[in-house]
Amino acid sequence: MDGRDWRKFLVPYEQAVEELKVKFKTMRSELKIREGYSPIEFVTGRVKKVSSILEKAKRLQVPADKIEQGIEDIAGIRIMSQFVEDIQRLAELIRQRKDLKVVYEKDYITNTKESGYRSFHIIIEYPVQTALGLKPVLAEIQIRTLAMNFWATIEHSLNYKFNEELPPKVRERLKKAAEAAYLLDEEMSSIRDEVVEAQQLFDEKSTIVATILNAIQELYFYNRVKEAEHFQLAFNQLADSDNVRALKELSGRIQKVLNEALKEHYDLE
Ligand code: 0O2
Ligand code: 0O2
Repeated sequence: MDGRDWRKFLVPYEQAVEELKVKFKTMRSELKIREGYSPIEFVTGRVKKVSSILEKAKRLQVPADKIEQGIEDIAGIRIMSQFVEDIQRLAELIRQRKDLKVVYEKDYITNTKESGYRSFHIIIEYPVQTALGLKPVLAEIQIRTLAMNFWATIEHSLNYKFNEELPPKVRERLKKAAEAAYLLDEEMSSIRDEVVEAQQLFDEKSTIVATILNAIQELYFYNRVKEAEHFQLAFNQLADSDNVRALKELSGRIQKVLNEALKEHYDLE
């Protein structure tokens, strides 16, 4: 039906998906470091299969030579957030970026789809630097909570199984499940502050534990065996507790001894 070289056609889309995945994963770690919290939980991405592109083109009556403009989700990025509130913050961060252009947005969170589907979609134009020059491609970013993702993944697989013709009973059940997912998001939002605080505490503890263990290793390296053993013992007694303050205090004491050891070592050299 179509004589185009699909492998060649999809190259810039594959590149766009790979680059955007890296960029959003980086945004996640950067925000965690800067603010101790990220509106991104995890990121996935895919290039649409040729068969699905052709099916969609037929359904939307997009002529073969207009596929690049007519099918907006050949490159698709999906970003999962923990809380509904994170979605608008993330959308704002996307709107401010200089490496992409927002074409338009579809808010299926305020306007839930008939099926029960909820997500926030942003269609972007993303410039890909190819071997032959700059090539702008369209991509779809879907932002949703973990609960929205759970529902959409299951609904998608059921639709696939029933070939888009869901039995009315299943359709009804799915609508009920969508309401349950909505309530789950509401409940989670109501304890957002507690959840975020607990997660930050967990991250803080992991960082201090790693700092302490590294510093003890270094003490051994600089031949401060007695001190290293002493601190290891002190750490063992604290490790299972949630006493972050005591761990911080211990970390400070180890650092002091380590600084002395370093000074002595370099003075001797
Ligand atoms: P990690 O170490 O698992 O955290 P690639 O390998 O780059 O080509 P990609 O996109 O990284 O492919 O893999 P994929 O399969 O699309 O999944 C993307 C990331 O989302 C992976 O993490 C998955 O582990 C993570 N993921 C998938 N489902 C869930 C989930 O339900 N909860 C959470 N928290 N993460 C999930 P990474 O980036 O490989 O790193
Ligand atoms: P994939 O790759 O299988 O996910 P369309 O609604 O598709 O006729 P439009 O306007 O391009 O036309 O799409 P829309 O509705 O804005 O968003 C398209 C994508 O959103 C879909 O991609 C799904 O990923 C997701 N989506 C939209 N509605 C639903 C729904 O009711 N249930 C689920 N599970 N996902 C939905 P595709 O084309 O299905 O491709």
